[in-house]
Amino acid sequence: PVRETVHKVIDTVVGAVSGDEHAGEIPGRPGSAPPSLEEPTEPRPPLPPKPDQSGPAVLSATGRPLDEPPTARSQSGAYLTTAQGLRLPDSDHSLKAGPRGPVLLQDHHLREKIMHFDHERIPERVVHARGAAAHGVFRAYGTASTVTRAAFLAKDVETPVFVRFSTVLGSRGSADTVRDTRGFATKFYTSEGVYDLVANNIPVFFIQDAIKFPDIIHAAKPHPDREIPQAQSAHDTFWDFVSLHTEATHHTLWNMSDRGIPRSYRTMEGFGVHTFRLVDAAGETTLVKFHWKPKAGVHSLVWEEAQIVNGVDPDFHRRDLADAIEAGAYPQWELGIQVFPDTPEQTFEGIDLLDPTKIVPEELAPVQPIGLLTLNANPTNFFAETEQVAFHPGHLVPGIDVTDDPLLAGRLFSYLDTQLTRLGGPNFGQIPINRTHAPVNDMLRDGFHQTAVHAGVAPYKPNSLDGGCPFFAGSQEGGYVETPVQVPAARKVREAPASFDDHFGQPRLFWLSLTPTEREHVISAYTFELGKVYEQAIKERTLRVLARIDPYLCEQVAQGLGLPAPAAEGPLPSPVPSPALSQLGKAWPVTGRIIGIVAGPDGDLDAVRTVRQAVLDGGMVPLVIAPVGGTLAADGGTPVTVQRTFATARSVEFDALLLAGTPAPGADAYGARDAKAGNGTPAGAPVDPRVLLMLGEAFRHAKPIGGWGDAGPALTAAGVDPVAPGVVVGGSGEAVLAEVVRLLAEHRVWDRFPTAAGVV
Ligand code: HDD
Repeated sequence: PVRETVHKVIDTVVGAVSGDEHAGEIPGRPGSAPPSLEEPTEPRPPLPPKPDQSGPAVLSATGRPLDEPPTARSQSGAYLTTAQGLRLPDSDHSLKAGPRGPVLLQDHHLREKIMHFDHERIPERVVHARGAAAHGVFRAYGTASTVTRAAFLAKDVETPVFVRFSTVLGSRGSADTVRDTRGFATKFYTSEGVYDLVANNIPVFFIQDAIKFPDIIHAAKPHPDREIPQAQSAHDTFWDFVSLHTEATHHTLWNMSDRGIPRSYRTMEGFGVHTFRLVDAAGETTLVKFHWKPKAGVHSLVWEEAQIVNGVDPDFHRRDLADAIEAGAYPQWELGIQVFPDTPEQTFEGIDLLDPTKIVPEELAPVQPIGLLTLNANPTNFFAETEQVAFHPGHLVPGIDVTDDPLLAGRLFSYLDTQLTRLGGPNFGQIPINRTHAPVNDMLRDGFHQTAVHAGVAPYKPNSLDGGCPFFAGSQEGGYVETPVQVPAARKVREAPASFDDHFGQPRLFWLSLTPTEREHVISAYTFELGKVYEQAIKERTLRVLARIDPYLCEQVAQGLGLPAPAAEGPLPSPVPSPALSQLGKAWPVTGRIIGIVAGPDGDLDAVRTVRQAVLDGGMVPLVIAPVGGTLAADGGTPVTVQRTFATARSVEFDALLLAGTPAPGADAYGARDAKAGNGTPAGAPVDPRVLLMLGEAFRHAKPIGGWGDAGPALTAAGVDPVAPGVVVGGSGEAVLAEVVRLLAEHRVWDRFPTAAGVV
């Protein structure tokens, strides 16, 4: 009887009908041999799709399509129900024995509601817990087709993507603008399966071997006894580790530079860090490093600004990304590759390509653009998408392979492993945001949170019961065939190659490539961070590290700490600087930048209307700031909507500030008529102190400031030198705006920094 059943199954599979002249033939193949009980060796037309192969829509176990109403999906139907679909008459009161009596255990709705709530939180990511994400599309230029067969990199192929940006150290609820590395992880839903490029905004890493990852993260996370500080590297354990484990020097220096405090996710570069191996259609290989280049330019906050933002808007980056997308100012990045020949040494110009603490300067290997990423939609639900998305450097597609970088090897284990705890089991690939857009026939079965209703009896290979399905795919059928790279004959050792030994040459290269302004920021950052360290020995050890980068850096930081500067041990190298590493000296599009326009009730509203429109026409965002909310319409014209009040506005939100003058001298342009007892604002003050604060900060942070009409005295009262670089006064509102926009293209008025005291 067993054999009979087997035959029956096979007959069903191949469509054999008794009496049919094509009985036993494979459908679509007249004359083909009848099936045997051996495992088939030739691919056959696939079996009818199993429910889990047809994409996100799944059937209920009884076969009901869940996308047809009534469904078991969330938020369908007009009535509030339990999770089992039972309609509810009340969800505000527990079931009690009388209005003042005890709550009854039989209240199944109460228990279900509280049980579910109790389990709403899942473990946050062990690193990169704080993040924000967006949907988008990647369009390939086709320029990479000469070096890779990856289908999504072929000319004009458009691939849906989901991108998650993150900080590394902080908890899920921590502030956005802390000094930290940023994650830049992209999931490409390609026709050949999911490809993840799990990148950072810094091109090097703290460690050369994944076995050190728990050490660096334990050192950088809050102290285990008091769990402070949150989302900071300015504490003893971090500096203890990085001063002892000096391969961290390069990454740490990047963190102390302006790269550690990006202005926006939209103005960050991204780096794949490791060297990857691309494989073309003929099997030829090339080594590459991936780069994301923001169309809006690379731009950072200054430290004081970042600190203020942490208080006034801890969601600054998250808000900025979501607002920009909602407003239609879609952020864009070009993906590029640096290309190196795949030689047995895997070095380029003497740089070890397997060492993740090293870059290859762009002047030696230019970044060649291969496609454009556009983020064009915000997630619908933070938890379902941003929180549950699971990236993994081992999610690869044909044409992209890994190298033997020892840091990458450990990552290839870690990302899968961490999702088991975080997402509660091995089926996280079935969560909608993680689902591939390619057909899946994986033979993985069961496990926690299995949502597929798999059909068939043979989730194993070889089989004959499922007609031998599914079949293996060689490279011709789009199969992922590992590159047969030669593995060096070697001893088993716990050692790093000698080429990993230089920990200071490239930090010096980075330092020498920065402009004087950027170097001052680095000095201030080290001085601040080490100033927060308690242990003298750690400060002294770090100064010895800095002496090996540059004597000026070391002296300046030592001076700030009140410690003697140690001398460098031996001569320092003189690498050729790489101007591409500096963020200054270029002009960028101003699209999406935010212009604050300060106006009082008696202000020159006509000019405010004109300037506001001109800002909008220029693709920027105007925000009118006035003493109180509502509208400004004292002149009887079209009311001007107020977006920020003196109470809610702070300079850090704006890339440039404009002061509308008053039509009549002595009118109350930005005065404190709304002053209320207790808010610190003296009634009748000529200029509201909060406006003075905004102007003073914008000036210190080297932002363009403009004013027309009688704005001059307010500027002077705020300590803004009207003839300082980047302060534009006089002329019409439009003329002032035009000059401010010109300045904005360079992001900040860099010339103001050397004279601006106290920018730290
Ligand atoms: Fe990692 C998350 C980037 C080294 C282990 N990593 C994570 C994320 C990014 C990076 C962007 C957040 C992904 C998301 O948004 O969900 N990580 C990097 C880069 C590295 C790197 C660019 C070095 C070049 N990571 C690294 C090492 C290990 C890990 C050496 C472990 C040996 N990383 C993880 C993790 C995380 C993670 C524990 C936490 C949450 C997750 O994976 O999904 O597996």
